[in-house]
Amino acid sequence: MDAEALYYEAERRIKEVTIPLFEEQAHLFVDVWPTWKADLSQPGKQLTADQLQLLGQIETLDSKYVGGLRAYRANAVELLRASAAGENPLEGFRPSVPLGETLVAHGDAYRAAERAGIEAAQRCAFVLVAGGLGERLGYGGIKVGLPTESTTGCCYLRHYVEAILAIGDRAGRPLPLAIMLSGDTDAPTRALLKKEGNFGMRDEDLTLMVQDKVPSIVDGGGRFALAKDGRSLETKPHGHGDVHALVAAHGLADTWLAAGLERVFFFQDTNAFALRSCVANCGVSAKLDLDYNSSCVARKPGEAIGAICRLDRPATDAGDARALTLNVEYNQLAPLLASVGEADDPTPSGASRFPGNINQLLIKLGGDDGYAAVLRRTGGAVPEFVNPKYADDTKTAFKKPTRLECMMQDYPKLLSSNAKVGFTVLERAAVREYSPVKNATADGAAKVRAGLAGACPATGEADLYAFNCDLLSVGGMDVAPAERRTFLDVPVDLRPRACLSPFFGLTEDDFERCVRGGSLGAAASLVVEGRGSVVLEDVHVRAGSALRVTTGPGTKLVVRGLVVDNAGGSLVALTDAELADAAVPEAVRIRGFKYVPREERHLDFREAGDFVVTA
Ligand code: UGB
Repeated sequence: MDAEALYYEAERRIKEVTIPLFEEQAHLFVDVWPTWKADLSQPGKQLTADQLQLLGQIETLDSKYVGGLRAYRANAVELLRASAAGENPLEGFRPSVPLGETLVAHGDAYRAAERAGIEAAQRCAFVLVAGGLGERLGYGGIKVGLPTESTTGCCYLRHYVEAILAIGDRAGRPLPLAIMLSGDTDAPTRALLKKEGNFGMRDEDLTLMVQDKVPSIVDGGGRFALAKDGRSLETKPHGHGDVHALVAAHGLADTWLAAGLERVFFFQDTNAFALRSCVANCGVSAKLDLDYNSSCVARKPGEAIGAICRLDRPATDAGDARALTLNVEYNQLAPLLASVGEADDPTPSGASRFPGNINQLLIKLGGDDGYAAVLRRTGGAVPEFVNPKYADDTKTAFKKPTRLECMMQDYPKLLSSNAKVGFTVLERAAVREYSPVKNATADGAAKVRAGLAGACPATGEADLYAFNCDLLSVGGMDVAPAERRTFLDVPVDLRPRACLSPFFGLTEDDFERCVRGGSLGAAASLVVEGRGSVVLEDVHVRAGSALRVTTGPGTKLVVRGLVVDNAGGSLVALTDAELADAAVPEAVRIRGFKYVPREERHLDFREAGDFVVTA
């Protein structure tokens, strides 16, 4: 557009969008509105700094919400009406346990799914949702910057990016990653990526999308709230469901499809197993040609993990019969079950009968119900919900302003009834295939006492070691059992500290190839890092010892018959003084322990070429 066209477009937007919006929201500016309206209506009038700030904010909010702010307000009015009337969006639906694929690690079906999946994963795009601040964790930084474990300090973002690079290396071409950020996480995530050179990913393979907040709403009429500064709208997060609208706005689904990619995998900020589970999920999606496949694990009743349910509603005067397979969010499951006289009682194993949604979603890109077509049709706007806290039983006023929210796992609501929606339950005897870091340590301790997963930094770390030890055992390595330790009241079962880069192996077949026997003793550490290929043949790391293997692109290293027996390192509980010491990094303080290295054997082979290390 040339300058003149831009001017007329701005004027049109002021007349058609901004002034009507201000009219509707005039309660915000009772004293000033007549002057404002006159100013805004007068072409060429120089606006004040306050006016420009508010106009700019409204323009931005309006352009980011699918359908604009007037649609947001209309949606809010309708959802708030339904909420005040006590209408339940799931009213009339009877929940039951849906049919899905269950894969048990080390079993034939799991291996077969991985074999098909590692092929299919090479035609995947990846989307990480990382806009949440992690208030429950009580950590000031970004969660993707947290260490997955303290032995190497490898953060979640490195861990994820390296897995995508490793899959791309097999594909012979880089695979794309899009990250959804928010105002809270945008700057620190960009800074981390810059400092670390994107962890090896090319700029052109990385898309950063920033989600915006939405206006807070003060009443059932959908009136917005003014922020404390009196010059801007108060806004609140809209939820991880924004990711679909952002992918649509960036035109990514069509780009990926045109590049020959077939699926897109969504995952959250702190599950270190996400991209390994993705492989088996890809296998199931490919086998069943699913349009939508969500990863699940067993959930305990009452756990803060959504439940995948089949929802059936018989035909009524109001509409046809409907059946959907959908996530029912953890706070809605109990009321839904109660509405049909049921409860989320544990099965004999102690688990809920409903599989737990871990928000790792695999969506097919092509076809009528493919992601690209659905985004073109809907703009990626997933249905929203509202959760107001009413001031009293009249349900006319709120305790504090509310807002509309949306969840990425509600995406199947955009699909036609022909779409193939499924889920895959992943089971692993050694450790649950999901171990996020979401809770502050004290809350994690309380959850463990209540028999639930702690989902806190210490459990995330212990579970990652357990997962990696389980992979080493596939290659016949004899790995010492867990030792019980307690940090800040969180009991953890610590297996040897196995820290394995995704370049080393992604599937059980890989581990059968790259690990051949050997042993890893109690409280020992084994670190395999870097982009090369490594085979550990009859390698023994004695109890308490440490071995680190570092490679670079093009390195092919075989370590044969090596015995490592040294002073190693250990995880040491922080003292009270360290816990209170601001000089100790917050990421260390929140887990309650640190890694103290003493000695390690380091096989450092970063050049390309073939190498063999023997005893
Ligand atoms: N996130 C954003 O990117 N933007 C936002 O506005 C909000 C979040 P939480 P919660 O897997 O254990 C989800 O807060 O409430 C990102 C599922 O809804 O951790 O625990 C954020 O950065 C639930 O069904 O979500 O619930 C993070 O990466 C269940 O599966 C992700 O969204 C549960 O996770 C999730 O944010 C779970």
